This record gives sequence, structure tokens and C-alpha cells, in this order.
Amino acid sequence: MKIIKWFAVVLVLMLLATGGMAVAATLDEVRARGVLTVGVNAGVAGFSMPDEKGVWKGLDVDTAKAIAAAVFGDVNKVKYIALTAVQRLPALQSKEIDVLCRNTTATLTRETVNGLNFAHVNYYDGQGFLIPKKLGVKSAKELKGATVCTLPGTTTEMNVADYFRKNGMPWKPLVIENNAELNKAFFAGRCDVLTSDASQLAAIRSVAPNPDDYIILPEIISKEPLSPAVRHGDDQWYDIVNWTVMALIEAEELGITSKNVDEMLKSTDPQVQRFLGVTPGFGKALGIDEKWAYNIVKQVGNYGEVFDRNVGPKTPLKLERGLNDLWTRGGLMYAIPFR
Ligand SMILES: N[C@@H](CCC(=O)N[C@@H](CS)C(=O)NCC(=O)O)C(=O)O
Repeated sequence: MKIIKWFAVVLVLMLLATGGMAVAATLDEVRARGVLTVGVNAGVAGFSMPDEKGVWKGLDVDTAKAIAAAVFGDVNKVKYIALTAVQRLPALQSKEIDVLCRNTTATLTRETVNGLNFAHVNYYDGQGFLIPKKLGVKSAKELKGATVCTLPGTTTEMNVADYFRKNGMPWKPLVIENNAELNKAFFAGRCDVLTSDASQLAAIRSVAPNPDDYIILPEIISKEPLSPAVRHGDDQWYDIVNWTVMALIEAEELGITSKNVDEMLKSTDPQVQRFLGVTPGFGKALGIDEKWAYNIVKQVGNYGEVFDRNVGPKTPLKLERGLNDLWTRGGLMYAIPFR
């Protein structure tokens, strides 16, 4: 009887010890390595793409930088790992990367079967269709019998199959894993339609030989909430990534920008003081520096700045805020309370 009791005590202690270790694992590893490894898209303009000097730019890249600012106080401590759609989930599961910031849609299957947790959405998207104008088609409902170019390993591939089945329309998929090859196939006329997240269609169209020869059809056939993802089993790391995205949004809600953040340190608003770490607490709660949110805004900006710089109306993508506007202006961007 005594032995069984001891065995139970040892078992509980072991569980507590391993539980404790699992909680801090990713943050400890990232700190020991001195750099954050982030899975990104090899080339979607506005989201993640190296410029002519090889410097990574985009909304997903800025999200990665914000995480590095929160953890290290330095946006440069990021190693970008370009991944195809097929490679991205295994790369996270096998710990090749600490976080995935690659226009990835949060779904039930990915959160369960694939063992991932999605943080707050950094871009609300939806799937659309890009076609050559000369096809003379005005609605997706007219795409009966079309050949559709699509990328494997994506929600895109599944949604388009559902869409044609639901509408009783025959179609032919042309599936190519390499994205550059897929786009080339579309521009060479090997398929009638290219389907993808609407933001990416805007990006692809913006770099087309003659952008005006192509149109995006009005139908949006799915919800594509794009979010950074982490592995199951490390709540602290999840919290850091999740609250980093929300810090970008909260900064915009509070009117704090990369330009005025130093001025805002003198604000008498208790909400601003807590957010910027003037009143300490949030940093300790997350296990990172009290200046984490200050560093994010100082070095990356708020969500509105990130949106405008990468995909907004003044960029080649010319995207409106729409669903990605703050909730106070009719959008879906809403940070849960910093309390
Ligand atoms: N959001 C969708 C689609 C993401 C996706 O991979 N889209 C393609 C179509 S543009 C892409 O990013 N391709 C770039 C590449 O594979 O290099 C998902 O999570 O499955």
C-alpha cells in the first residue's frame, strides 16, 4: 500500500515537472538560439517577399518582426524560411520553425488533426477567381466547364471543388505545387481561371505582364482568416504570438503609432501606461520584457501602419481595409482587453 502511495507521489511530481518544462520550451529555445525562425511564403507581394536587395517585406513579415520585437526588442533577429503550402505544416510540427506566418487559414482540421494553434487573425481574406478579361465572363456562375489553376495543400483546392459541386458545374483542375509555375501556367493560358485568396490574386495581378487584361470576379466563395500558427502544447509561446498580433491592433485602437509612441510614454491614460509598460505587469505576465508592446509599435508600427505599408490603397495591391478595419469603423479587427 505504501509503495503504491509513493508511486503516485512520484508520478504526480514527474507530470508537474514535464508540464512545467513544456510550458516554457519554445521561448527558452528561441532565447538560447538568439533568433526567431519563421516560416514564410517565398513570394506573395504585400505578404512576404524579398525585395531586390533580398530584404524580406510584407504583412506576414511585419508580423514576424513584431514577435521578434516582443521577445528580443529587435526586429532583425528573425530567420525567414521560405516554405511551399505543402511544406508549411510539417515544418512547424517537426520544429524546423518556431512560428508560421504564411498566409495560412485557420481551420478545424489544422487546429486538431495537424496539432496547431492559430493566433489572432492578421488578415481576413476570402477565396476568389482571377480570369483574363477576354474570357468575357462576369460571374463565377458562368465558369461551367472551366479549367482552374490551383495550388495543392491549400484550403483553396478544397473550396473550389465544393463550389463547383454545389453549383452543379463540371470543371477541370490544373494542380501545380510550385506557385511561380502555377502563375506562369495561368498567364500562358493553360487554364481559364486562377483561384486563390483574393489578396493574393490582387498580388499576382499586380505583377502580371498587363494587369489591366485581368479581372477578379465579384464572388468570394469562402472565409480565409489568415493567422500565425504555433504547435500545440506550449501555452506561453501561443500567448506571446497571440498577444503580439493583438498589440498591433490595440495600438491602433489607442492611437499609438511608430511616430508618436515616445510621446505616448508620457500619456496620463492608465490604459496607454499599462500597454506601453510604463505601468508594469503585462510583460511579466507573458514572461517577456515590460517594453514588449512599446518595442513592437516603435519598430513595426500599429496594425493600420502595417496594412497601409504593405497592402493598402497606396501599394500596388491597392486593397481597402474592409473586414481588416478596426471594429470601431465597421471591420473585424478587435483586440480583446489588455487588462
Ligand atoms: N490561405 C490558404 C491558401 C494559402 C496559399 O498557399 N496560397 C497560395 C496561392 S497564391 C500561395 O501562397 N502560394 C505561394 C507559394 O506557394 O509560394 C491556405 O492556408 O491553405
